[in-house]
Amino acid sequence: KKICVVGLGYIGLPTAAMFANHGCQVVGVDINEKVINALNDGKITIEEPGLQDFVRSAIESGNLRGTIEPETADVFIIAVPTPITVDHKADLSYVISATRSLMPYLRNGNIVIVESTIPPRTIIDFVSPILEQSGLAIGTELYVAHCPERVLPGQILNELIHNNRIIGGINEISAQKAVEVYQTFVKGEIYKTDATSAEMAKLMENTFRDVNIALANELVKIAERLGINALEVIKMANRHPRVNIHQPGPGVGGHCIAVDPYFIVEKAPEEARIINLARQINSSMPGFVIDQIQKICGNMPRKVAILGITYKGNIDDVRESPALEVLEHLEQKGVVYSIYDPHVKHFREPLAQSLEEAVTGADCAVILADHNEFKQVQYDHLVKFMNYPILLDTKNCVATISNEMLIHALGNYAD
Ligand code: SAJ
Repeated sequence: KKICVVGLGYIGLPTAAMFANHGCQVVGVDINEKVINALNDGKITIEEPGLQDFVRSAIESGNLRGTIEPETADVFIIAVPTPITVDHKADLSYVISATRSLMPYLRNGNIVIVESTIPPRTIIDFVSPILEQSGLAIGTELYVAHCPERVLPGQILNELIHNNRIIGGINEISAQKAVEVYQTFVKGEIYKTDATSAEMAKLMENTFRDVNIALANELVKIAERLGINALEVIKMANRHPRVNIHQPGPGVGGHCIAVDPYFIVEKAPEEARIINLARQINSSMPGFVIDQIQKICGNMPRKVAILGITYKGNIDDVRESPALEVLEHLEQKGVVYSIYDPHVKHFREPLAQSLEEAVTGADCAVILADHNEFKQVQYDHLVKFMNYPILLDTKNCVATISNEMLIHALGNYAD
């Protein structure tokens, strides 16, 4: 089978390499020439454990190559981003243009699979009508399915193989054809459904997480009012067999969980009330972190050292990171800041090269991402570089004991 994967980001690239390493002929398409040139040299432009070697072996096998234009194939997989507009609506422009770009290459018997996360009804209201313009009959000559990606950044290669998959066909035969495609490498169970249910299931997974994180973040605010350790409360409550309160933090980032719930709100604004409120609570957390900095320092510090700016620990991705908003607040308040993030190579402003450099002259340090590098640090060692020995750990990730550094875990308000 020949497979054409459109969009070589965090999902498309590992997926393309996965099919290639399982013996399929794969052509990877991206509009970014840099990504294609790097790929054809066996190099990748994103950070994901194991992905570099995996992609190199796919290229070296001759089964994978990159181009900037699609080609004829048996299977087309669309894995382009669905960003969100400023008014919290799904921006379908990449999905639509990727779908249109296939038009000259579609043949009788092909299947088009959308992996991008999309609002409910997008397949039937947008993708299918575009594909119909090919002149092929949808569902009998051209098969269409939505197979939402579900992999966790940081564990993509493992989860691609072992996660269960949902496959939503525009009709039964489309779903069946898509199942056959994924059976190439998926070891998890594959569930068949209709396209709109598949779209909604994917969105509800991420919404479930967002709502549960909001619950934890709300608990932090309640704990502050009542003088309680929210982290202890969560640990205790989670000893119950049917309770799983998530972890509080500086907010919810990434291009999925902080975005996908809005795709439901957009389609059913009157009904999606908890979903919308959870978004508001999580979005309020960067501002809450600023209030906490001010409180533990006595007043607004002059210089803050920010440790970690990615949207979560041990990855290089700063998209939709709550840290960006924390930085914005600091700027507005005229607070000087330095940033140290061992996982981020390029950022719009200079980064400190070491923890010591970052905390030098700082009135307070704030952990915003739970990178492994921050967990085992002897923070006492940093005290001599700082104006005041204050550390706010918004991810509750520091595992070492300090005598001199005053470490405040976000959520612990017990005396
Ligand atoms: N976070 C918390 N508290 C928690 C868990 C997470 O504050 O208890 C924060 C993280 O710090 C981060 C954000 O939430 O800022 C999201 O991180 P995540 O690890 O929960 O999820 P993502 O965005 O990296 O990946 C999610 C996954 N979805 C679910 O776990 C339901 C993944 O399986 C999806 O494939 C991915 O979204 C996606 O692409 O949709």
